[in-house]
Amino acid sequence: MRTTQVLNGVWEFSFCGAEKPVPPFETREFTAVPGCFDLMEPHCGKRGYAVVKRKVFAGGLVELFIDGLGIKGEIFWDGVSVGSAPYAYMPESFVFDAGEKKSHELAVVLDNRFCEDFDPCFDFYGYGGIYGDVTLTLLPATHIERVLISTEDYKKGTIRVRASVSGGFSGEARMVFDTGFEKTVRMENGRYDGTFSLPDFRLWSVEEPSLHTLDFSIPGDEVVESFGIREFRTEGRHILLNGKPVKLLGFNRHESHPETGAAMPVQLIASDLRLLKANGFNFVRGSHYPQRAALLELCDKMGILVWEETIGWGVRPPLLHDEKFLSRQLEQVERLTLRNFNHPCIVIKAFLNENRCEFEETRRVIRSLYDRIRSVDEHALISFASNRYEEDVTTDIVDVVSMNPYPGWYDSTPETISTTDRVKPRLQELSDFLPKDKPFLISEIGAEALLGFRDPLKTYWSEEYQAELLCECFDYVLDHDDCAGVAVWHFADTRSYVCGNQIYGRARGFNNKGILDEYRRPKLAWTAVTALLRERGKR
Ligand code: ADA
Repeated sequence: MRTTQVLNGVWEFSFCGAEKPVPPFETREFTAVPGCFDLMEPHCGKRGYAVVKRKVFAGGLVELFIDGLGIKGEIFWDGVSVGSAPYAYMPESFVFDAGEKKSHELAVVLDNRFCEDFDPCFDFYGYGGIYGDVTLTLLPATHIERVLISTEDYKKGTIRVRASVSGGFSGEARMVFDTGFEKTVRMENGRYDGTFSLPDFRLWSVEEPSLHTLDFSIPGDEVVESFGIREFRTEGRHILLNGKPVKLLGFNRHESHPETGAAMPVQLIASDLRLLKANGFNFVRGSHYPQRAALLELCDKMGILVWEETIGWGVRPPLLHDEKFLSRQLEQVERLTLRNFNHPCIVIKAFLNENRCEFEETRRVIRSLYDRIRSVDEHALISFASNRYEEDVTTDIVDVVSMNPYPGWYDSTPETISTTDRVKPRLQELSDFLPKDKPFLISEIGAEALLGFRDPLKTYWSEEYQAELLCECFDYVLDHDDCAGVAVWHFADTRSYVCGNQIYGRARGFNNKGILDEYRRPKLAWTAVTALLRERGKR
């Protein structure tokens, strides 16, 4: 049977700068895991290699799980590499033989410098450290590798269960559901693939997020998976949840807080989600990277819809059209789709935020990523956030056409400055232009506002201007049945880089378009938009 140790706590640490640490790892300091080492003195803002390590009492076959790290890492067990975590924020599992049952050294060599998936200047701070839980599970030699559960017919409660077991196991597997329904099936060559209806099932929805559990066991091993029975589908301009149109109303959200960087404690994540759910919102775009396991679990339980996204921000040619880059992206989307397969809250699977989709050559990239997700998940709604608008040549490929327009902000001219008059006409213009047979989602829209800067003239950067702009947007979205929803840019002010062209637009080194500031203190826009939702019967 499995036993799991949580390895969070105080680990030994050293910051190594440009010099790659090699075993035996020497450490001089301590750090918190989860935690971002570059958030605090004496390593504040430094970039380079670091090593974190601790002792672990274990032996035999193990699975090490790390719920996201930054920006990349390599894992060592007693000084021997057992795997690498090449993608920032990606939750990763490593299965390896831990050897004799005794005390071993687990070390992670981190590198918080920019990696292959970023252009050098991007608009969120890439923290170094381990962002989420670290656990070590003892595995039986013959163990369950994966159980994927999908809804095939939400009206009848028909689900498909696909399971894989190591070592080509053939024999009986037992399934026990929370409803009391049981089923014994035969596995051949480590595989089971069966479709059947679950008696007494309940549907998962935003209003009633009912979850089921499946206890899947083979002799000597057992896992419990949580899942929801629901269907997302599109029909014309609508996204349907269980056959009914659902309008996505919510925010882009960075995993970021001034006190913890990207290693936010689950309690703070939960408090962000409660705040938005309690105020009439139902949607989070996980911008711009894989989300922590805890966030998805909370959204499953709370009935919050999630846009899942792999990392790849504003990538341009030649990188965008590079073969190595594409193969890394393909690996990312496949890993993420498999890992989060059973979460009913995921409404959209996405990649490559604001890529250069005006080029014909980019079609191949978008098509390959689309096909790779589809090969794992035949029901997923697939999209990406585009800022090429009328020039985007890939809208025929995706399931949901998502656009990041910034009317009243980035499109302002000296004549239009400080007026939100452009917001509704621009959204209408886009809506008229885009395909009518696919949902049109506003995946970003917003304006910078500094908390405390009040100005009746509604000048740029004032709380008043942002409030008016976002109210115009929500008015449009709620008035237009043919708009599938909006994710405001963004939930809370977030640390960014003060570099290059951003020095002009990133006061304090923050992206200040949060409807809340970085400590979640409300700006006028929050009060105005939540009041608007209340008036429109959304809360
Ligand atoms: C882009 C990008 C966001 C953020 C935003 C902004 O659309 O996707 O990450 O940078 O613009 O604030 O300008």
